[in-house]
Amino acid sequence: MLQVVDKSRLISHSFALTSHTKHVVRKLSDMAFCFSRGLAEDKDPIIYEVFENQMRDLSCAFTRILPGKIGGEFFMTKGHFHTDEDASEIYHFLSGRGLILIQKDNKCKALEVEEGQTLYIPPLWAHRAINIGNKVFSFLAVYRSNVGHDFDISKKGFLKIAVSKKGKYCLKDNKG
Ligand code: S6P
Ligand code: ZN
Repeated sequence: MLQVVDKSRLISHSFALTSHTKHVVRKLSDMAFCFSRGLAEDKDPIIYEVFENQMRDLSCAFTRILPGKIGGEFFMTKGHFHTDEDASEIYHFLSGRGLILIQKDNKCKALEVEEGQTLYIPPLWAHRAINIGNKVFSFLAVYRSNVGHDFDISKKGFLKIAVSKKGKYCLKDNKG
């Protein structure tokens, strides 16, 4: 079925919220292993949620990461590789401030992003989004529907972690 999306609707949150075919809510208990320290939480906050709209060949997903920290480490997505080695992806940032960690072999890069910017994520680079601000950090991702998602890296961890320091963020080596 043909879906026509005008620009103003594409970037509005209500589009993502009303047109999704899949909704994932990730709470701390779903991903405690991703955070390197401070897991003695007695609450189980929502860390992020994703509204995915899977169409025939292309998919788009709206991700909103809440502001917050676990043991000083900012709220973030689990992170993944695409199993299709040719699969790239576009992120367009809708609100807040974030870091995108991308990783391949022993290289890990952190890209600071904010509302209005667009990022191309090349094939073969794992990617994780981190909310380093005090508002919701949200973005729209566009990717081929058959990219495949491999979350193994979320268990091993990325090489860098983003922690709060004097009201800002700093990157540290992940000592696992
Ligand atoms: C999909 C794309 C995003 C993420 C979403 C949640 O290829 O990269 O839609 O799925 O931001 O992250 P994660 O790591 O839990 O899938
Ligand atoms: Zn992806």
